[in-house]
Amino acid sequence: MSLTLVVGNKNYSSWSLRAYLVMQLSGASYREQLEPLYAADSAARLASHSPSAKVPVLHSEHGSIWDSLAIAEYLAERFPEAQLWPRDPAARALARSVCAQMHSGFTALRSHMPMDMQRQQPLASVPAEVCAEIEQVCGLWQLCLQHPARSAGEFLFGAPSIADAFFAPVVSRLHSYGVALPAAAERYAASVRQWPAYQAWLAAAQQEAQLAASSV
Ligand SMILES: N[C@@H](CCC(=O)N[C@@H](CS)C(=O)NCC(=O)O)C(=O)O
Repeated sequence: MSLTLVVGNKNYSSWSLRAYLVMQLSGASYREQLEPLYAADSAARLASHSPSAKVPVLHSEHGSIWDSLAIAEYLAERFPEAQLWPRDPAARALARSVCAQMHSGFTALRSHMPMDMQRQQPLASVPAEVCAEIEQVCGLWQLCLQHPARSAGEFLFGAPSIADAFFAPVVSRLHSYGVALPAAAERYAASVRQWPAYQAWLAAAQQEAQLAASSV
């Protein structure tokens, strides 16, 4: 078995962070390959890994898998003992729904507050559509945190799962841009920030050279 996860700059690549966290949760051994984004040859290098020309990509003996959600599903199927999705079917259905919503939505939040793990500075003013999306995110977290079939623990469904990996970049953004959260949401966000796998990625992100804001 040979797995290689291709990721982008750790400070900026939110989709790579998601796939990395799921990979860590799977417990599988793998090799990491970092492809710098925003370099002159980035497009060509990314295109050599998958038809999407984006990261993350997981190279496996079953072929190349691209897109964070496809990678998460592949790992969940391949490593069932890791329980990457919640065990309870109703909790799992909710986990899949919130991940899909994160994957395809929250575009205002993503564009006005791009992930920049080195940043510690609020926006001069937060657009109304971003505030509305932050409220929606907190509402989704609340739904998960209150789910009756949730196991014990401080993550969305108790034990860390794919759902936490999908929201980790949002946790990072809210922290970087100094967004104040309701108490329960802040407790959850703090748990993600203390997650050892998240901390390891953050430490690497903090070592990276900063790019000019215009190139991100
Ligand atoms: N839907 C994709 C999004 C992947 C994506 O947009 N990745 C960014 C980095 S975070 C990328 O590769 N950008 C390079 C480019 O667009 O040229 C996923 O879930 O993996």
